[in-house]
Amino acid sequence: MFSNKEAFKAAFLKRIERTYGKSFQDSTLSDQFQTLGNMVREYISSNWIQTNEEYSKEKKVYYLSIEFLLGRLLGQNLLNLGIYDVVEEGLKDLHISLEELEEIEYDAALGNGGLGRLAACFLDSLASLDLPGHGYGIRYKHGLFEQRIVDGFQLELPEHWLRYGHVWEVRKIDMAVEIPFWGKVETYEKDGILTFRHVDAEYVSAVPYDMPVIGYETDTVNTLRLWSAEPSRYMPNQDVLKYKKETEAISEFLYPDDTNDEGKILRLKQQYFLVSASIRSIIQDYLEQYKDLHAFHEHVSIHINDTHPVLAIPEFMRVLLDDHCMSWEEAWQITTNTFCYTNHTTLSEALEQWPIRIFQPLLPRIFMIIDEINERFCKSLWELYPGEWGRIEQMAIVAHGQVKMAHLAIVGSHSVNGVAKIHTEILKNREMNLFYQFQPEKFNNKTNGITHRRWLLKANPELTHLIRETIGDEWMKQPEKLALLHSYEQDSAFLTGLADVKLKRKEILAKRILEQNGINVDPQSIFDIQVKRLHAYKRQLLNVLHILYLYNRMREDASFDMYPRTFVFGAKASPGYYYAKKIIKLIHSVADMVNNDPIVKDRIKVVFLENYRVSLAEDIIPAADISEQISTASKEASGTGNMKFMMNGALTMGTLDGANVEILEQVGQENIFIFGLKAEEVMKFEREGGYRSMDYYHHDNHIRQVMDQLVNGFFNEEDQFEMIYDSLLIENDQYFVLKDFAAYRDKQQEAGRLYEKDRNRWLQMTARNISQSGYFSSDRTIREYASDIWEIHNRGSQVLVKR
Ligand code: 26Q
Repeated sequence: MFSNKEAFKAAFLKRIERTYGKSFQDSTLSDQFQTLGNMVREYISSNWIQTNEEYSKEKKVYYLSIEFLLGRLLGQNLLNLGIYDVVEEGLKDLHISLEELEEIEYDAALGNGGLGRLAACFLDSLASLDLPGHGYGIRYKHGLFEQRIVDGFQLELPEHWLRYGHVWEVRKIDMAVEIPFWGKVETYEKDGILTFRHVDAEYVSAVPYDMPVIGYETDTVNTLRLWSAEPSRYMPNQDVLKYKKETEAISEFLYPDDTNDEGKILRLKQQYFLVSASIRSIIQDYLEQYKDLHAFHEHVSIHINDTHPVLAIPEFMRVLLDDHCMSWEEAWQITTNTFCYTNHTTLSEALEQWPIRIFQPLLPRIFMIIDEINERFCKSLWELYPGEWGRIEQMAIVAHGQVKMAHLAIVGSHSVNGVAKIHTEILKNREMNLFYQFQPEKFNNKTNGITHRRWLLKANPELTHLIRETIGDEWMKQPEKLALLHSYEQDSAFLTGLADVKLKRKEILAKRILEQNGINVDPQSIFDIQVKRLHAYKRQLLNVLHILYLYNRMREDASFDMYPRTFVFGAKASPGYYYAKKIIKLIHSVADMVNNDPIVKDRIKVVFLENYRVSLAEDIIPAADISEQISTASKEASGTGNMKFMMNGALTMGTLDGANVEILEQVGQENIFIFGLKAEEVMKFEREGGYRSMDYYHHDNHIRQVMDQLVNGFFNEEDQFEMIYDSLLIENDQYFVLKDFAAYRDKQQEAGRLYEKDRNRWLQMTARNISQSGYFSSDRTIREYASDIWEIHNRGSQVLVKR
């Protein structure tokens, strides 16, 4: 039905009539979207079945993640299937714009930010590389909140992506499993062995919804299985309504938090719900192939994305011990050889711990098992480090009334990885140093990546077209071949092409900004963009204070000159993160002032695009000239936005943090703007003190002026920005904003001058960034995971090259 445009049109028309009982003329965009989606799902169904059959004997990986930030799927699926053009042309004949049709799809926003989007990029790479890898997650009824800005304040509305159903999912009610909570543990004897049984539990039914994960120009269709919580058939006799509400609450909302300062019991329920259902499903699948579980780890790897799914480890132990009567020693051996863990943060406030008093009643048997893991672990430490109480106490999994999830993850896995070189080094040398001393062989780095299929082919067809005209198509399946562009870095036709593409994308974004914000921005100005979650450590504040500084300079010095710039922000703040919301407000206050002052003469525009999300990112990123990656060094584990911008030809303005360090390695220092404190210096201040933010206030007039404006009535608002002032000056800001201010200002000036004076050089830098971005394809990352950690091979049993 997709073999040519005529066949497609005929099938499409017939299908609309049959499904909706109306003529095509009367069909709505939504009918058309639904129809096309269903056609695609049907089209891939035989490949889906076949992929699963072929995988049955292969070693597989299951990627467990509390978040999958997928975004829209129609366009990407059509592109991966190689039928985008046929469909687009067919629809055009029917006077339907495929682009418009794509836009009615709600983003599947089942994630907060980097960690969830990484999981989605990984799924795309696994399928595109024909690797046997499936995802397990939660089907939240409401994804990340929708952000509205009213008078500069963030409001959160519940998001409702399932309003019209979701074409891509298949409900599999017959595969539902029952998950126990509460109750108590009984012991009994079975064949002379002490055995445990969880009784008086309250059950929740976990119902799977499967989504196809379609590889790029391959027959592979993997599966993302999302669990939905429903009342169990074994529901209690009393308080049925309360039970129903509590049950459904488990998969109702994604937690809109990207740190973890409050341990809510519902969050713990979500975590156990995900892992218990997934482990059950994985084992069921396994036992259809193999008779018992003794060689499980030879056929299955289970990856846990941060600590959120770490209860998979004790849950798997529970199944081996209680359901399969295995000895502890053997069960532990299989478990540790099965599990692998990725850490995504060094921020101590984001390391999960659960109070025993909350944990134990909810998950009594799981707690017992964790306790036993802890006992045995501490004993082995004692043998190696006799008498070193302090060390053992610091490493324990259960200590001071808390269960430490990261410790459980490290101890229960054979592989622990960070997400960028610098991040892994910090884990080894600081955060997880004691564990590294104990088992150095577990630790390894896997620098993050992004799928070039979404972030270049899909998001930027204009640039894709130019690259194909220049170096052909090889790079589309082998992104490292973008390096073929090296020969064109001085080629004036190619550089002109780059300039044209960038301008085109800036015009598209400018149009959108005019529609959404009513602000006229000049596509000839430098588009300087910072889009990511709002967090103190990401330092949106450094950016906005610098804008205020520029504004002051213009007002005070008629000769002050700068090349016109459009500063763009997009960021959601966690609803309870008051400080972050204040920064959003400040951005709006500065924007209002700057955008409406004739003195500025359109040299600066400040735009905040509301409701930042995957689909909006796809429109924003291709339009960037400058990519702001300005976190306090040592705090951003990797960042992945930085890679998306680079691949679209933006130049990075960044600190030596996360993957910025590796972007620098790739492009060379003459092709990136690096400034500010190094991670070592930040950590030295943290250890030894010696930073005094007030010194910068006193010694730099410009800084003083900007700081004073936060509190002296300059913004003419009732509630000013004392909170920000206080945190920067009175509380001696732990993110070193003022310390890095001068270096940032200087680098920004350098960038602006270069753009103005030597556009050709700028374009060469752009070219170099694109040509070196292949390294940051998640295909490279996934190949490394596949060969170094999971030991899986692609379909056709072609053995992956071990590095
Ligand atoms: C935990 C407990 C309760 C509620 C929420 C959470 C929670 C939710 C999300 C904790 C953390 C997250 C997300 C973290 C995250 O996105 N980290 C980012 O991961 C990226 C992919 O590796 C990195 O590139 C970023 O540097 C890192 O910040």
